[in-house]
Amino acid sequence: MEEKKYTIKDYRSELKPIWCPGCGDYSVLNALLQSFVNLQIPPHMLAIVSGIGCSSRLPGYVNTYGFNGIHGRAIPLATGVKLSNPAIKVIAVGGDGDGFSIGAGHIPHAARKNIDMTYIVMDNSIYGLTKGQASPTTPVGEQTKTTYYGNMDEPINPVRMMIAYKASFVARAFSGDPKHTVEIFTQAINHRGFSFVEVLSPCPTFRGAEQFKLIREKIKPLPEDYQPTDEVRAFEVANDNDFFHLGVIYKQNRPIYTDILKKLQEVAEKMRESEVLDLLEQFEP
Ligand SMILES: Cc1ncc(C[n+]2csc(CCOP(=O)(O)OP(=O)(O)O)c2C)c(N)n1
Ligand code: SF4
Ligand SMILES: [Mg+2]
Repeated sequence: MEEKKYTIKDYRSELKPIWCPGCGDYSVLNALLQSFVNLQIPPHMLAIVSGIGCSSRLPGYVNTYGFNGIHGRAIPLATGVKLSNPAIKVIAVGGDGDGFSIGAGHIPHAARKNIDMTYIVMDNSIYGLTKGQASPTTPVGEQTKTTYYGNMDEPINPVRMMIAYKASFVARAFSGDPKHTVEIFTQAINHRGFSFVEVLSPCPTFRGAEQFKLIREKIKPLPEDYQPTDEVRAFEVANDNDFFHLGVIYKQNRPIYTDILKKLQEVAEKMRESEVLDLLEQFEP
């Protein structure tokens, strides 16, 4: 009998997205579903976890295991899912506010431990769901609901931050280039370890139609001979404020958390047999 081939329909839930017309998140959702088709992952072998925000609604639109958690806590929830069942592909999704404001303390630890998951941030440089407050990626000078006279704070550069945190795969994509976004998601999900993708995903409602145009003017693909394993070069690319370089900016292969944990468990098992029994004998009457 011919093996079942999963199509987009198998991954889409019955819930219709309620994002505003023109929101970049529609394109991110479609790209993610297409990457599942590319990878042919059975829906029951996927778990998508989020925090709270417009972007964090995504797990509801996908026919996989899912968890729409609490604000800023997608990463610890996703870590728990992965540790309890390392066989399934775990994807954490959310916004720039969710990830880089309230949730920022969780990211370095998942990255340095190399938890085998993919983290997708739909970066619109604004708090969309709560109606337009400045976020950690809002550019200096931008007028928002909370920065009437212009944003004073230097924005975070998520790609630079992730390389510094030792994430083993760091990429950037743009919702306005869905074909490239599918490619990047496919590679990120296939990566063994903590993979991060910043998707520039405009919010026309609170950043206006100009946001899409501004991003489109600044995007640039990486050169063909680019080597993502060169950390110094990756920082140079991340630091370039004139352009948004799209592609896999940094990549490193190193052991994942659950493999290291398994090895330590084996060591501990052996210890239980010998040293622990010796130790217990000391307490026998
Ligand atoms: C503990 C807690 N603090 C604050 C909020 C309010 N809140 C909900 S979503 C959000 C920010 C959303 O921005 P972002 O994560 O960038 O997602 P977007 O809506 O832009 O996709 C905030 C501050 C909350 N729900 N829970
Ligand atoms: S408020 Fe912005 S981020 Fe939220 S759904 Fe509307 S366009 Fe998208
Ligand atoms: Mg946002």
